[in-house]
Amino acid sequence: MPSTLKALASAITLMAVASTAHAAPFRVTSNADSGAGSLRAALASGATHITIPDTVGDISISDTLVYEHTDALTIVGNGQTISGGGAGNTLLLISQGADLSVSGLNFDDMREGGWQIMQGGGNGILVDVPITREGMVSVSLANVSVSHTGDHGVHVFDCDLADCGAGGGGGGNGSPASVSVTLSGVNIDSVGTGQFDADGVRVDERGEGSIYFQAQNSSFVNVGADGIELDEGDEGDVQIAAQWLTLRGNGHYCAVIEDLENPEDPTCVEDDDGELVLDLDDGFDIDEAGPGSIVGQIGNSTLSFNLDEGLDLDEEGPGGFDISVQRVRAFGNYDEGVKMSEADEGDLVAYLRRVVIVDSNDDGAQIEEEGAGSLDVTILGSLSAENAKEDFKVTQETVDGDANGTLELRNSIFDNLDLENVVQL
Ligand SMILES: [Ca+2]
Ligand SMILES: [Ca+2]
Ligand SMILES: [Ca+2]
Ligand SMILES: [Ca+2]
Repeated sequence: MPSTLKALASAITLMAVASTAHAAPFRVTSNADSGAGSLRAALASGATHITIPDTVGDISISDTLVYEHTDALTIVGNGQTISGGGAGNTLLLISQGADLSVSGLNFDDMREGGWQIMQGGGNGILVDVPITREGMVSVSLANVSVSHTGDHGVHVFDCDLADCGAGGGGGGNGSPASVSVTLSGVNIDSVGTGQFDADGVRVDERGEGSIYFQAQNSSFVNVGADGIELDEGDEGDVQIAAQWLTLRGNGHYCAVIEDLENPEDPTCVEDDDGELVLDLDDGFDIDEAGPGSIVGQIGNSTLSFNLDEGLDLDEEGPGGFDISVQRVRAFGNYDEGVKMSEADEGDLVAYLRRVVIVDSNDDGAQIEEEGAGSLDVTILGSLSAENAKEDFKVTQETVDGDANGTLELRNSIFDNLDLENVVQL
């Protein structure tokens, strides 16, 4: 072969290798922690579509599995468990904010006796979003479980502070990107029990961009902090579509503390008008701050025995609420069953239909609008009873001659109702 042709042929071969290195599916053939055919090798190779056939068994790892490429990654498992052996490492880290799709895998940082207060631990899945990321960071999990991690079960982190805190009040900057999380058949159990404020699924979104959260047929139980926490700051909305969720027994990390003067973890204790109280957490918690609204629907879901509110939605800055809650059961929650709190400029529009709220240790449902704006609440065919305070409490703060808010309440069962600057239609 003439040398020029030879060079061309080898160039074509190189090009073929270069393009298939990214395009070809990587089939994992070994359940070893590392080495040829392992999941770790697959992630390092830059493969974007990794399958783990059912001939490969559970995978025990001694260190975090890291994907440091930027191309969207898909991992298709067949029910294998990635086990951290209680070492407290994050199990899967997407370090450059690549889109992630995982199906058919379990993540479990098993530790003898579970993770206890102040012991730390890692995340199940952590997607770390660089400050330069643009567009949409998409995280999609189907038939995935995460259990027994000391820190968050799943964490999407678009914030430049190590500890981002809640909402815009917690501060921090983030990338221009939005975050989309889609969950189907996801079970999060007994995570977040090794450190303060560690949630089942946690999204921290700062800077421009919104949070788009879709979940169905998924459960979030026995989490140390919130079952789900979505924190959106700066420009952008929180848009939710949630169906068939179970959020039970979450928020108990601090509950083991008996001596509030000398707590095992000082971050657990807060001063509430001169009285020391424990900071306990919710079933489903959304904090939206800065310009933007909370929009969407929650249906066919159960929120029970959470140690703070069952459903806790807070909006501040410009923007409001446009929320529908249907066929939701909230019982045995230690604070309100359902709480919606709108502050600053913006309206609160909420529609509750066939909602059952019982045995809340505070109000059944508390819905409040503050600052400029109006309140428009519709409650149909619902029941709220046996709650420690009001069954329905709907209040509006009137400013600058705001008209009163309106409540349409039909075909519902309750014992007491507290309205403030709200007219019942
Ligand atoms: Ca962002
Ligand atoms: Ca934002
Ligand atoms: Ca807002
Ligand atoms: Ca308002």
